[in-house]
Amino acid sequence: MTMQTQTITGLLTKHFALDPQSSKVLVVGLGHTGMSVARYLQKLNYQFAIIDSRDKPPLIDEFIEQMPDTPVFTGGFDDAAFKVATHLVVSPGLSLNEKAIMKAIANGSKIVSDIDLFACSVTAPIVAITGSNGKSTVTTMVGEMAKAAGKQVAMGGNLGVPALDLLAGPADLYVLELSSFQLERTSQLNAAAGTVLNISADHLDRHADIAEYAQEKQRIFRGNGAMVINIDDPMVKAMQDKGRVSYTFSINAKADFYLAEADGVEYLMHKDERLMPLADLPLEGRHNAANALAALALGVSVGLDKAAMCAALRKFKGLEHRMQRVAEIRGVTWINDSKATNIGACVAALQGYVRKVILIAGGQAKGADMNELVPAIMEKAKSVVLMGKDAPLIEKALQGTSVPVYSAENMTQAVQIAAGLATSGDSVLLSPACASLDQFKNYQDRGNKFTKAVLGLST
Ligand code: UMA
Ligand code: ADP
Repeated sequence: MTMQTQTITGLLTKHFALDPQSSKVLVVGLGHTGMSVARYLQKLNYQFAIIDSRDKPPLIDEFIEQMPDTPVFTGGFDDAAFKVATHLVVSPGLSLNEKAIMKAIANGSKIVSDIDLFACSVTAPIVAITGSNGKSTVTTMVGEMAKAAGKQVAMGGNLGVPALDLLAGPADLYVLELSSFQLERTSQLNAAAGTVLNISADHLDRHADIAEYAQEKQRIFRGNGAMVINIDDPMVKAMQDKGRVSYTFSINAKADFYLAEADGVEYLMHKDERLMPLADLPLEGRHNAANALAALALGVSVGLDKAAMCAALRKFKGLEHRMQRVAEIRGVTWINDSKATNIGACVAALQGYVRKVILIAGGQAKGADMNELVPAIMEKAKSVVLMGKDAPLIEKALQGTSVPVYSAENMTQAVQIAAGLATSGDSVLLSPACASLDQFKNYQDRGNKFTKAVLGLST
């Protein structure tokens, strides 16, 4: 449910001195976020311009067609555009340490994020989800659970529809996936329930260190809503505020939501209640048990019906490019986990295996220390095929271990090398622990190329 225009502009004026008459907003970035911000500001009659450092930003044609009268600057950060701005709405892909942005802040421009604008515009409760891994899975699980429980749910944020575009339709619950980049510039979020699923090294090319990265994630708990806390993760556990309503979850110990065995069956539990057998969850990997428990905790904290939530989990087929079984060819199982763009996701994927696997990894390390991959690789990989820009970092980390390492120029070659190494009963896992942008359009493109190369093996 959204508010009346006047109430929204009143709140924006109160919190950010963002006033439709006197403020001049510069929307920085013409991607999906920038476009959604522009639509929002136009609807509320704010004065604004948009700027993007690229010569031809991806949505420029769409923008000019929809808002022909709005000033648009491309091909650099024009000083004059920043000088007149009282407020900047900076897209998450851009660091606030950009020279032009820092200068504008020093000159008094205020930073407002799209998530701030969103938070000041809704009355329906928000469930907010962040973490290094599992955000999209848990966000989608909660969305499906809410639907099954009869709610009119709007889901988006870092996943899918930009937050502000969710305001276009009716909703009695919002489910938002939020990245550290979105959270670092947000000050007005007050989610009814929020979680940091886990913290492991990621985006250290943008954040000074893991402590700063964790601090940005912790901003999801601003306000007084319920906190959903993963007590298996020490950095997350330390975020718990004992004075607030909180729900803990764990796959290793007793918590509000946890796993327990009875008569040889492992159950998802809420306190003393058996919610459903874990085996009914149709997803690979132990980390998905943690995701299901987190989703249940979030659902309970906003009053969703437990039976409906379990029905949604039983039907949940998982998302593409996350531990997705692509094919079984001559007894070899091929798994696409291209979305494993950091070490934590790759380690979680490896830990889910009982038998050793052939791992395909590499790409852009984003400043992470690849030595952290070594214990899981030593325990669970019989060989490793490396590709991409930072393959040498992984190779160096594995020097001195007994794990054989092979190098590939591209995905087709990586798949062919892995096919040559695998024998019946083996699994080959693409779980790169790195971003894809050095060799692919995005992680989807990487996963699709993997799938294509694998399917090519059978012909
Ligand atoms: N860029 C420039 N110059 C500019 C503006 C942007 O070079 O003036 C570059 C950025 O450096 C970046 C790219 O353009 O490489 C896109 O940036 P953006 O902020 O304009 O991206 P949007 O299209 O608005 O998409 C963003 C999120 N992208 C990022 O945070 C990088 C999308 O998450 C999100 O779905 C969308 O907002 C709507 O909320 C994507 C993502 O990769 C899926 N997120 C990261 C992740 O999940 O790891 C955080
Ligand atoms: P995100 O949106 O945070 O990137 P996804 O659900 O898209 O999360 O999953 C990204 C990667 O992380 C995939 O490789 C997936 O297998 C892995 N993953 C999912 N949940 C977890 C978890 N709870 N812990 C560790 N890794 C996970």
